[in-house]
Amino acid sequence: MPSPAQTEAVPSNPVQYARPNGGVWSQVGVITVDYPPVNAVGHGVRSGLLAALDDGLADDGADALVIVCAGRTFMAGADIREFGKPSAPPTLPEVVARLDAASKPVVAAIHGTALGGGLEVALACHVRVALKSAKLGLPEVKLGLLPGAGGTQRLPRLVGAAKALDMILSGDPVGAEEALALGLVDAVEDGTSPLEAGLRAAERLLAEGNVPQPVSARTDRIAGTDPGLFAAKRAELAKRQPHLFSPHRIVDAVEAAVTLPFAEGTARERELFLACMESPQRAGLIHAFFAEREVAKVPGLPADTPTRDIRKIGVIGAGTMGGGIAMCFANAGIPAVLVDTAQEGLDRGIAAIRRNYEATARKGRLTAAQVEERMALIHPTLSYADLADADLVVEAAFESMEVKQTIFRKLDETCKPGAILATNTSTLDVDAIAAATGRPQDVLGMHFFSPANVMRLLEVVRGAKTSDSVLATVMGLARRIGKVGVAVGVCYGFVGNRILHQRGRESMALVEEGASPEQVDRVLTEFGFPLGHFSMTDLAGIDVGWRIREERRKSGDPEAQAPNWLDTLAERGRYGQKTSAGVYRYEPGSRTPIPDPEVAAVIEEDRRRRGITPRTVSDEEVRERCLYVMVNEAAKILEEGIAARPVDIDTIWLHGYGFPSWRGGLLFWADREGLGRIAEAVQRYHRDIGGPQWRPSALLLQCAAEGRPIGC
Ligand code: 3H9
Repeated sequence: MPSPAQTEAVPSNPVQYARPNGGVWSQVGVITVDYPPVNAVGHGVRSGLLAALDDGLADDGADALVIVCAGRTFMAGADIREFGKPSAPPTLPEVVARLDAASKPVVAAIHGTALGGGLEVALACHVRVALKSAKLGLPEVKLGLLPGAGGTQRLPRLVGAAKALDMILSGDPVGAEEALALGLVDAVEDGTSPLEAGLRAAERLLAEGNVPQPVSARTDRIAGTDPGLFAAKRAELAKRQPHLFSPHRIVDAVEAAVTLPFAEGTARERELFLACMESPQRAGLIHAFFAEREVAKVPGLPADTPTRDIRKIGVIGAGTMGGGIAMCFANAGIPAVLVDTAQEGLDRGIAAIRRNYEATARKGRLTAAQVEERMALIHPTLSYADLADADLVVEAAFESMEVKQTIFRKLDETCKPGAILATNTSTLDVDAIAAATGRPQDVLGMHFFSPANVMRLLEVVRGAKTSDSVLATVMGLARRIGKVGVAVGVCYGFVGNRILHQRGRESMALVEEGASPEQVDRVLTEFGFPLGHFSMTDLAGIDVGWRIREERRKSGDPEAQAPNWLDTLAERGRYGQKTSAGVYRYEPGSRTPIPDPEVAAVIEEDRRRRGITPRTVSDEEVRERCLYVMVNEAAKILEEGIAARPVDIDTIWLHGYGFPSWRGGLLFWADREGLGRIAEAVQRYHRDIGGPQWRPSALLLQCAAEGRPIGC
């Protein structure tokens, strides 16, 4: 089997041209892209591709060409790091146009992921062959873009406009088998290398002597497209994604593929692509993309920190949280022992897990066999002794220090040396929990978010004594189970809930002063949050907070808050969505919040009791108070070192609390909003309203005064 390494090449060039010396494939020239880690189509790859294509076309011994990639994947897209900088020629559309016009047939041999600009290169080839494990897609929409190198014009010509719209608007890739069924690839190969698959396809092509016409020249799949398709998509987008810029341009571009000749459609695509490139949403989404990867690299934790083997997990507590956590591990193929104190609780927990998996299977996302495989990985037990050989135990018991310390003492006695002991506490002091054991270096927090099997965020709480190897192991484990792990320090609420708490406080204060819950929620959803603060409260359940507040009041806690209107709602059994009534009311089986005059009356009564005369609160005030208080708290979290970097805070709010990803993240957005403006407002509210939440962060004031960004 010839390999690109056997041929003459310039090693520093990310793209090489070579032709096997002799043998059955000596008529086929091979263009190899080798640009780790993902063969992104940056400047070097673009110019390398053109040079290699020229070489291949000029090589009289080559009757066909194959494009193949070294390493783990085919080209995974344009090089995102170049976006926002002046683009050096040749552009990707130029490269793709040259491929399209090539005088010799070109085969794309795809393995790993052919994404974005990478797939666009493949679409400009005459034939595409993919390994069975390959995935193909145009994910540009996830970066606020649209495919800008012919993808919106060529994909519909292969798979039809409706499917192309679905693929480009979702950004989700399809597997090789589906790609074959759709007509996106011409062949799928298994048990071979991408190079061999490509060479074989080229050989077939030469043997048949029948070179397919370029995709740009095909019209059979777009002829007769229903023009109503585009109006329907636009209406759907206006409803589902009103804030987003690029999806609407995607519809325009695909419509151009159907209504204009190829060259004009391509020009239209370019225009629309450049408009997306200029959009602030593109900058925000790309920040979010890199932030998600950056958080995995914890400052001060060397990449070669030794980690521990994690093969078996223990979970304490078979409630909603514990069950969800056990599912996270089972989903990744890691066996989990689920411990509870009572058989009844255990049975209920296991039944809930099964219901959950079966619901997923009904949606077609799991097979019945996969449901059974995952259930078989979860072992219910009443005995701590079954945890003796667990490599890591996550405690998800009742939120009480006494309960947790008792559990950790028991775990310390039961678990093998070197086992990692994690608590899922959301409010308690991880160091105090660690102190109940004789191995605080092995203890840390793993703060999952509800529903734990769905939410991607995991706050990894590093205690004062947590060892580097424990932290590194859990950060790696987070990735293994598909979570975005973010390392944080110990404080009340850690990073996410501490910021949420301040927003909640302001939202309540705004309603007490005269705003309505609907107004607060509308301002937040207009900003881009999927749910407003009070809709979120209804989803989480009002009773949870009410019980905690009641407990504190009964115990005579001097910091306990006086009962508020939310407590009155809970006393009336209005716990939120689960009782079809909370801050809003809900029709049976519906999650749509409906304002309720009964709640308005409760709020009015609460204001009367407190002697508050309601005033008109402007939307602008709601926006400033809800969002600026978050920025101020985030800045304090940075000052205190609870989060190491702004990207950590951005990522936590993006993945745990629905911060709109197109705004980049809380602190990324704050810089664009203007730190001077935010600092001025924080100082004003501190003067006019007071309260610790408005005490200005020194870091915020300093950045504002120096004109220096707080995010990046
Ligand atoms: C586009 O193509 C526009 C065109 O239509 C038009 C042009 C005119 N560029 O995710 P991982 C880095 S838009 C630069 O951890 P995995 C990534 O930052 C693009 N760098 O690995 C990380 O770096 P580090 C459309 C990139 O195995 C490293 O590679 N394409 C790019 O979990 C490993 O990444 C996309 O949107 C890139 N395009 O997943 C695809 N991609 O090690 C985006 C990755 O320093 N990429 N890096 O942290 C992905 O979806 C995943 O990275 C992929 C691999 C599935 C490929």
